Amino acid sequence: MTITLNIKDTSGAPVTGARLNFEGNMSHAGMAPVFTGASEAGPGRYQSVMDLSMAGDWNITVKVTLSDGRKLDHEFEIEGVEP
Ligand SMILES: [Cu+2]
Repeated sequence: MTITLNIKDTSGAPVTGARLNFEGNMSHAGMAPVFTGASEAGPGRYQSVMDLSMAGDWNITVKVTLSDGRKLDHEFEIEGVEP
């Protein structure tokens, strides 16, 4: 699955030069998380390919390191992944 994220600052300008790390987890126990990075496909536009290895609902955490070293996390869900 390819995930595309657009990152903007509070004024709406694209945030370039950030590093992103994705962690994918399912809601049930006993399953190893899936990790991947991302590349910047355009100004402030980041793409990641994640191998979501099981059908069902996934919770994705993105850890962002901005070019000035600041860090932030964002979580979202991808529901109903099909085999
Ligand atoms: Cu699973």
